[in-house]
Amino acid sequence: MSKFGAMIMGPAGAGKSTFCAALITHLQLNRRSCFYVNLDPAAESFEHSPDLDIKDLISLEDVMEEMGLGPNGGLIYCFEFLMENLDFLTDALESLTEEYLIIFDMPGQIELYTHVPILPALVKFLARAGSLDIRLCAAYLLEATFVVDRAKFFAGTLSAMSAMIMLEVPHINILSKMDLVKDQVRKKDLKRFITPDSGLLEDDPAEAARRAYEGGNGEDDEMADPQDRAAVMRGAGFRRLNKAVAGLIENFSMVSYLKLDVQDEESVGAILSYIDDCIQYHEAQEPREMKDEEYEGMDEE
Ligand SMILES: Nc1nc2c(ncn2[C@@H]2O[C@H](COP(=O)(O)OP(=O)(O)O)[C@@H](O)[C@H]2O)c(=O)[nH]1
Ligand SMILES: [Mg+2]
Repeated sequence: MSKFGAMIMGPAGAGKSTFCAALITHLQLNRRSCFYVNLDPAAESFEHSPDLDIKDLISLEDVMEEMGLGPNGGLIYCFEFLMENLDFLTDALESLTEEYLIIFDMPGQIELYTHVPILPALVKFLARAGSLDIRLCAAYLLEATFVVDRAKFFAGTLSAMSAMIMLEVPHINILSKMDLVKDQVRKKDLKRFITPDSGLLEDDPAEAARRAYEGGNGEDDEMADPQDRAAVMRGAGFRRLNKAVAGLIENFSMVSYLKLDVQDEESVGAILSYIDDCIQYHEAQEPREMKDEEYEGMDEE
């Protein structure tokens, strides 16, 4: 018997925990069972308290203090520790039935999604048939305010694509915090972000404003000091690099985004439908007998 889960990923502050909370509320309103797993060893407050919390195994604060590590090294240490203590997950998850949607709320350290091989190992463990056998959908959040700075948007998209290629499970990408850009970006323009279009770099208002302000003409300055970050960022080389990255993303044609407005019940429901489809949740559900009180409810309608 399979279990079902969604792994909510993305950079720090992308709105992962907020989305998890909205998803849980939505599932509860629709009488669906869920199991909330917090895997962020630095997370402090939650709207819904987690059913399983990595902090009961190890906390980032303790690791940083005792091992003398910074937040990024500390996080990697916590995940390595988790990988050595996988019973922590197995014991809590193995008895869950196929009715449950297991929601994993992930940390935001970007190296976890780009080049450290810990997440692929964790995902393989969770999905392994004969063991926990969780059918997983990965959901990668990027905040919509990034569309204001095109280079940032493409960098974020590249990390989404990297996670997608590394994890090898069904994957959706989400532009979160749509409420913040709804009035700023025209619908027509937004489409070019939903399916990233490398032409966006050509007409980047932020870049044009930056150049006008700094008075640079965007040419490489041979005399510029390579340590001078601002000079490198306004040089033609930096633009060529951005263009190459955007071209790569466009050529792979793997990333497109769903829009999320977490305040809007319908928007949360629409994303849940995508997750359900990815993992074929509904196909696996046993027809369920209605309880007496549900029959009575129907009589009244
Ligand atoms: N305006 C707006 N703010 C949001 C939204 N989602 C999250 N936030 C805020 O963004 C910050 C980071 O959110 P959080 O869910 O903790 O991000 P995480 O680090 O990805 O888990 C918090 O201050 C949230 O209140 C959203 O949809 N709209
Ligand atoms: Mg969080």
